Amino acid sequence: MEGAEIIQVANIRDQRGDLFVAEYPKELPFVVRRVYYICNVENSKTIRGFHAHKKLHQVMICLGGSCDIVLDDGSKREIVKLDNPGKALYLKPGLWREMQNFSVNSTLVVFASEEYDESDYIRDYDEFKRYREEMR
Ligand code: T46
Repeated sequence: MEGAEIIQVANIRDQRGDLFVAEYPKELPFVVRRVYYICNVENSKTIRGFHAHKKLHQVMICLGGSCDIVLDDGSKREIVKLDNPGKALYLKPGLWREMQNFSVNSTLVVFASEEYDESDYIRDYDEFKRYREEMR
């Protein structure tokens, strides 16, 4: 889907284990200003997200376990499974996202291009649809 990209995180593996590295500008397409992570999702039916961003760029990695990211560009939907620490999902602004199907003990880490700003969120789906229409 336009606006979403899978990025392969560099892996340096030796007998001591795996070391993954994402560096700007090679694997990380922006300079990171904020990191947050979602963990302890106790109910497998939990769905988070239900919003889009106007300006924010983000890269998501499921460091342990797995979860599904539902993406919506206003006309179609796509599901991306994040299930290994080498697989990162880069989301440009303007995509509706829902995070679901969190496995037990999963940790979703998110690298963001901007500080937290509630005014960057579109949390109403009808408003998102209108926003996408205006973008065309
Ligand atoms: C996103 C998906 C993948 C803050 O105060 N600072 C922060 O940096 C963040 C991310 C959230 N918050 C507050 C805002 C809410 O009162 O934490 C509360 C929970 O946030 P929210 O309901 O937006 O959480 P999710 O999991 O639905 O969405 C989050 C991010 O907010 C969002 O940017 O793309 O993860």
